[in-house]
Amino acid sequence: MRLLSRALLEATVLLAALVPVRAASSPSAKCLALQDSLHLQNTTILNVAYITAATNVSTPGICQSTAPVTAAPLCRVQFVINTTSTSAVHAEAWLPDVWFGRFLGLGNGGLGGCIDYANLDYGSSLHFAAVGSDNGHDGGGGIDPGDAMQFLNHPEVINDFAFRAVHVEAVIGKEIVGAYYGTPAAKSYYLGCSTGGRQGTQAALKFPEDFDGIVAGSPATDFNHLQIWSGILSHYVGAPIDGTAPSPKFIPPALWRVVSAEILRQCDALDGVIDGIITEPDACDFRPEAIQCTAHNTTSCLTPIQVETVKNIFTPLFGLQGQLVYPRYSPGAEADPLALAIFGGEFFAFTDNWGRFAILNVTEHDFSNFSVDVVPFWDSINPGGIATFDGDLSAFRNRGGKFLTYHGRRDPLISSTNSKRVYDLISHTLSLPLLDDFYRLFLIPGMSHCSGGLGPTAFGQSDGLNLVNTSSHNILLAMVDWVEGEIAPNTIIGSNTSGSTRTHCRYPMRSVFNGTVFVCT
Ligand SMILES: *[C@@H]1O[C@H](CO)[C@@H](O)[C@H](O)[C@H]1NC(C)=O
Ligand SMILES: *[C@@H]1O[C@H](CO)[C@@H](O)[C@H](O)[C@H]1NC(C)=O
Ligand SMILES: *[C@@H]1O[C@H](CO)[C@@H](O)[C@H](O)[C@H]1NC(C)=O
Ligand SMILES: *[C@@H]1O[C@H](CO)[C@@H](O)[C@H](O)[C@H]1NC(C)=O
Ligand SMILES: *[C@@H]1O[C@H](CO)[C@@H](O)[C@H](O)[C@H]1NC(C)=O
Ligand SMILES: *[C@@H]1O[C@H](CO)[C@@H](O)[C@H](O)[C@H]1NC(C)=O
Ligand SMILES: *[C@@H]1O[C@H](CO)[C@@H](O)[C@H](O)[C@H]1NC(C)=O
Ligand SMILES: *[C@@H]1O[C@H](CO)[C@@H](O)[C@H](O)[C@H]1NC(C)=O
Ligand SMILES: *[C@@H]1O[C@H](CO)[C@@H](O)[C@H](O)[C@H]1NC(C)=O
Ligand SMILES: [Ca+2]
Repeated sequence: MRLLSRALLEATVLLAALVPVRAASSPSAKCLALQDSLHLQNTTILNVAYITAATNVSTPGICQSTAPVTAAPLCRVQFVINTTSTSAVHAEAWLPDVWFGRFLGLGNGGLGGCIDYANLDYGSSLHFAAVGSDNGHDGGGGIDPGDAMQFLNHPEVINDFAFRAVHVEAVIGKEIVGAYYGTPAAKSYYLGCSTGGRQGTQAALKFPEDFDGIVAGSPATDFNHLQIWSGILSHYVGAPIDGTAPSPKFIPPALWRVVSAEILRQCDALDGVIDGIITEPDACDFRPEAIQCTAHNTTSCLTPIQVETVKNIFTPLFGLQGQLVYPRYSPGAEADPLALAIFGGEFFAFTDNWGRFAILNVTEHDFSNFSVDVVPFWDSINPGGIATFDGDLSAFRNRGGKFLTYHGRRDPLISSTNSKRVYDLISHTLSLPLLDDFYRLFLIPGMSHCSGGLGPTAFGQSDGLNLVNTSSHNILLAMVDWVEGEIAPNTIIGSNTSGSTRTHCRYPMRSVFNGTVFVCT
């Protein structure tokens, strides 16, 4: 309660400060005037619209769709920033009339370049001035090669994607916010997941002044190794699968269901509750031999080759010198529908697209012999410095920056074990046994990639997931309390639409069943 009233008090103070500015001219006139009054470096204002009532607006480019605007009245500013002579970042600012003095930068997903309209709406509905960009190219999620083809022989487009888009979004976005409201944002935040989580991590590493608080979910950190690992995972099951001669390594969906059932049989109860959720997948030493076919049973079972396949998937990926390249796949995550993107029989699309258009600079490449041998070469190219695997967050920490990250333990695309590894890397680099004073990682049992999955996994991490609008249950509001009230979140309570809740723990604490509920110890 105290937190809430403090936030409200601050909001009231900020609003009061804005009244004289507003009185000078109507918000609508001020908004439309931005078209001609803004003169920002390398930036062209494409369109300005004052949206008076909750409505749906249409969105441009490949990501064309409609987006809800619930925080109306707000001022929508569409603009483009030339980052170099061969690259540009398209962006939008949504500036609500009821503004609490906060800036919110947004990230992207996959290899894509869609402006995150859903979270422009979410952020502005929480009274942030929200700014999102296309990450330097107009592209969907990145499954379609056309999206990533824009990287081909365009190193500056890759630089936008790897580190620059979120930076210019922050720099130029803050100038627009300041010009519109007549006062700069008091605090700046960032919200993103997946590629957005990597972008948030990169912002803390490279541009520590850009944000006071960064919420970076399910981050695609150690990006090149993540792509190598995903490609190799798809090879373990024999990709690409030739319909006429299926690989003996392939595991069809019906057989995966048998594997998943056996994983749960061996590991669900490790946490004390049989609920389909493996709270700590790193503790699950799954043995697929238990379902190997026998002389008497050759159905719904694994051949010796398939046993090897499954063992490979659940083993960390090591390089030629024995070094860890990327942690193992999390047992349980294979049951999520998104796992098909890796195990469906195609060579993993992101690896294919990133490999062709950013690493090798070719339109076609045969990945049938793709292996861990490529690690030194991919590391040497590391386009745009995209790896984002660096423990030195000292500049961000020293300027008082706060970092919240979360990762679903049933993430079928990015192993949550990698987020522990990043925590440990930062801890080692900064010689801090615990990062609690500026960096907190929440591991979310049952959660899929960024959201969803099993159990209570909504905690305000994105649009549509703000089921209980308080900082104890909403990670973005928790960040505001940390930055502005110096009250750090010890736990995050997840909810689901049927009203269940679960307390999620910050690493290295564990989520332990005490006979009644899961508690953090
Ligand atoms: C940005 O680049 C485009 C295309 O090169 C050019 O037409 C435009 O004038 C540039 N805008 C600014 C503000 O530099
Ligand atoms: C926006 O579009 C959605 C989906 O088509 C619709 O359900 C909703 O009512 C629309 N909202 C407004 C304000 O028109
Ligand atoms: C404007 O573009 C130039 C190069 O084209 C670059 O050096 C400068 O940093 C850019 N400024 C901003 C604010 O992006
Ligand atoms: C949620 O809480 C935030 C912060 O207190 C507030 O700005 C926002 O208006 C609330 N939203 C709803 C729908 O209650
Ligand atoms: C591909 O192009 C990028 C710049 O876009 C460059 O950094 C990289 O070295 C090139 N790759 C190869 C294999 O030459
Ligand atoms: C054969 O083995 C599989 C895997 O252990 C099991 O799921 C299935 O029920 C067995 N079938 C029979 C007929 O015993
Ligand atoms: C893959 O490796 C096999 C065996 O070494 C070789 O015959 C084949 O040509 C290779 N394919 C490609 C595309 O490099
Ligand atoms: C919410 O979570 C509870 C406990 O995990 C589960 O029993 C229930 O089915 C979930 N509800 C929804 C709508 O997912
Ligand atoms: C389990 O934890 C809850 C919440 O902290 C507490 O209310 C309950 O008494 C605990 N139960 C046992 C058996 O310790
Ligand atoms: Ca369980």
